[in-house]
Amino acid sequence: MEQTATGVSVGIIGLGYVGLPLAVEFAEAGHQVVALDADASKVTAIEAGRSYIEDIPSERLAAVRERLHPTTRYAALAQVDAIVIAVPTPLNENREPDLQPLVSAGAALAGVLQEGQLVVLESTTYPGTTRERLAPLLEESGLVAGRTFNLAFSPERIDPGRTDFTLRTTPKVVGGLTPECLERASALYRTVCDTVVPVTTLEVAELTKLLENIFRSVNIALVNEIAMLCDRMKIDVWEVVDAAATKPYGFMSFKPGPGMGGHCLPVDPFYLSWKAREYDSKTAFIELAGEVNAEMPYYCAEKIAGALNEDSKAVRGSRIAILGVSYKAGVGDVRESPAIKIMQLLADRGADLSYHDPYVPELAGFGLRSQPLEDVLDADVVAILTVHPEFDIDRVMGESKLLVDFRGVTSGRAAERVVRL
Ligand code: SAJ
Repeated sequence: MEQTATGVSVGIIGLGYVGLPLAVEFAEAGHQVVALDADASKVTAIEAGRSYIEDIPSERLAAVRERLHPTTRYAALAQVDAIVIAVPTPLNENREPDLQPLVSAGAALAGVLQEGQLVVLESTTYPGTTRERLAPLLEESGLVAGRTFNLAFSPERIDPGRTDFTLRTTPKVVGGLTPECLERASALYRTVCDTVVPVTTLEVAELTKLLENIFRSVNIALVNEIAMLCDRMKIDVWEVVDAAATKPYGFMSFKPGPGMGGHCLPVDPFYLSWKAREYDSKTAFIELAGEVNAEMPYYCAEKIAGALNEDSKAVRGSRIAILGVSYKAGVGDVRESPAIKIMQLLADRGADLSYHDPYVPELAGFGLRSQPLEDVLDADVVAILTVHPEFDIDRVMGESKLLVDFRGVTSGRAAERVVRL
């Protein structure tokens, strides 16, 4: 492969919301990048300079066209110095770790792995995966991890929709199989990240990422539980959270809401609770948080039914408009979105649903398309589930006959026909 400004060529396996931004960042830093994905349509899109990831504008893709080489062929990875694996790590139907995408990538990579190459895993997973699952797979090549090729783990910290921190400005944790593996991986990431945080083992790096997301899942569950209690005690949970957030130390505010979506927080904690069982360890916080957060969509559907009931209306046949269906503000991702669950529960009770979400043009599962705001505000009840920056809350409050606010955006504003979580 052509010599690069950085002297190091990089391969990325898995071009999703983690792999594509990483590939672009490495190419922008002057590396030649082989960008591999099993999905040929992603490769075709990149070849055409068309980005399918919200956080990566197509202009950035086009700007590094010379150094970005999309492919579905693993053989192309034999020429690079370092390979980063960023494939999905979902849960299977029993909510257990599903490492199949990683196993397939590892097995295919073993077929082309070259002596002296560096392999880094970025996919979020349980502690021990890199050493116990990936290393033996790669050693099918006949090479030895830590001796004839280097191996490391560096957790991705991509936060979809976030702009104040980027891949370059977010500190990068790195753990290596050996000190040499650690040093090589750290040197690689120093070319694209301002701060590299070396840790002593692969397992420390793997668990660091899980702790970050479990911390959020547990705190979101805590404030959701408080919200349900406040509802009974007729205390405004939003005022409580905002007041607590005035404490300059010792408190970090999380907001209650309709539940926890996305492909990270509802998934990652269960990688640890599964692994913990191997050590006869029960991860009560993880389990409890999962239960409380999974309960929220049911609670919210009841809240909407209760609001309609105040108007002597049943859910069946009532026109219910949903504002915001993606899992969080500013993104179009509906994976594990609580809004989808709530819509399902209401549809099962015969509601006449519509929705407005400029980030999600269509919900094929419901046979629905996003409607203009003015066309949904005359519904029997309007429910705010995800608050995109574009939403005109004053207008929503002014024009809705009955409004249920699950995100606290109407908090502190007098309004007769507004019900809040
Ligand atoms: N949520 C609340 N209340 C809150 C915060 C979030 O109800 O106070 C809900 C959101 O509405 C959403 C869900 O939780 O439905 C998750 O949103 P998020 O912004 O907390 O997390 P993600 O999944 O978009 O991104 C997380 C981030 N993790 C951390 O900040 C520790 C991101 O940095 C990770 O890279 C990402 O997971 C990942 O890939 O693991």
